[in-house]
Amino acid sequence: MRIVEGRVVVTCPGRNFVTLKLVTDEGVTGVGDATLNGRELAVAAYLTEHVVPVLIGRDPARIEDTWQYLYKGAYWRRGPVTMSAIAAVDTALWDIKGKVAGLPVYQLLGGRCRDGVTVYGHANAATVEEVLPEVARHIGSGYQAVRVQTGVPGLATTYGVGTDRRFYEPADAAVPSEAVWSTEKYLAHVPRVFAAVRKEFGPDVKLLHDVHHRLTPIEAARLGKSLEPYALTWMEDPVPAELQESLRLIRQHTTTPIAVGEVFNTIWDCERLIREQLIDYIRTTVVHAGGISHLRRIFDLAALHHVRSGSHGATDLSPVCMAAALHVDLAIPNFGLQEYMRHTDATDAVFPHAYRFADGYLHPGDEPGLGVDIDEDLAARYPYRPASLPVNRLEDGTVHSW
Ligand code: KDG
Ligand code: MG
Repeated sequence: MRIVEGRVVVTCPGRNFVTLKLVTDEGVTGVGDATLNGRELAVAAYLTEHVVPVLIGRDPARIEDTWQYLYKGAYWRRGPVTMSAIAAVDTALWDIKGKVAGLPVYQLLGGRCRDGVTVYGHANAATVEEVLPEVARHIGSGYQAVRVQTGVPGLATTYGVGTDRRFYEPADAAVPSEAVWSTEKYLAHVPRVFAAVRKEFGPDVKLLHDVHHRLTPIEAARLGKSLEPYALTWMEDPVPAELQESLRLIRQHTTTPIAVGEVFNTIWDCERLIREQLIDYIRTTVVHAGGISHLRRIFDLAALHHVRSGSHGATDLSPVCMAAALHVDLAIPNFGLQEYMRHTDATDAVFPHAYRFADGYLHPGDEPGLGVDIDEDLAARYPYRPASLPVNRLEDGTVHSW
C-alpha cells in the first residue's frame, strides 16, 4: 500500500479547523487534525508545501519511521507549527492502520484500560451567582468533574469567560482584541468562587480551575494555598511554564495539584517536570504534541513518575483530535481526565464521528480506525475566517503573560 494523495482542508464551521486527509492507492483514507488556533494557515502551508510532497509513495504502515523522518529529517525541530503538522500525519496513519486491521485504534494501542473516558466540562459565567447554575447543569448531565471560571469584579473581560455559555470561543477578532488583567483582583476573587461552589455542591464533584499562565511563581503558590480548603482536582497553568523551576517553588508551598502542558509540543518540553514530579497532570494533546505516537511516549514517561494525563480538549481542537485523544485515553494506564466541550452542530456535521458522551464519560466507539471523518463537500461551504486569540495587558498597559 502506498500514499498517493494528501489533501489539506481548511474550513470554518463556526471556527477554523485544518484537517489532513491521506489517501492510499487501495482507497483507504485517514484523517488528522492540524489546527493551531490563530495560526491555522501556517500549519496548512507547512503541510501543503513541505510535508505532503514527501509522503507521496511512502508506505502508510510505517508510522514510527514516518514520524522520525518528519521530525529528524527537517533539521528545524519542535515548535507548535511543525509538531501540529507531524501530528496530523501521524494521526492519519493510525487511522489508516486501524482501518486496514479492521480494529479501533485503542485496540492497536494495547486495548482498554477502563470502561470509558472521564471528562470534565466548563462552567463559565460572569459572576459567582451565575456560575452556580452552570455547575448544576453539568452535574445534572452526568459530569463528575467541572472546570469553574468566572469574571473578576473590576475587570471588564476575563479570558475564556465569553458571552455564549454553550460554546467556548476565545479567538474573537482578526486583529487581536485586548483585555486588562489585575492579579490583585483575581487573587482576591477566586477563593470566593470555590467557597461558594463547594458550599452549594459538597465534596464529591471534582473541581478544576485554569489560571491561563497569568501568575508569578509566588502568586501561584499563594493561590494554591488559598484554594486548599476547596480540594481542587487541579490548578491549571498557574505560571508560564518555560521556567520550570517555577513549578518547584509552587510545589514547595501548596498541596493543590498542578496541571500543565497544553502549549507544550514535545516530550522535551515536559521531561523534567515529569521526572522530578513537579506536576500532577500532563495536559499535552494529540494535535499539538506530535500525534498519537508522541503523546503516547509522553504519557508512558509520565506513568513511570506517577503523573497522570489530563489532555487538553478545547473546541479549537477538532473532532478528529478528540477522537484520537479518546483512543489514547482508553488505552493508557495513567489516565487522569480528558477535557471536553461540545462543538457546534455545524462542526459536528462537518466531522461525523462515532464517539459519544454518556453519564460523564466519552466513548470512542468501535469503528475501525479513529471513527471520525471529514465531509469535504460540507467543509467547502465554510471558508476560512481570520480569528486571533486576545492579547492581555496589565492595568498600566504593559503586555502581560499567557
Ligand atoms: O486556543 C486556546 C484554547 O485552547 C485555550 O484557551 C483553552 O486553556 C484552554 C483549556 O484549558 O481548554
Ligand atoms: Mg487551559
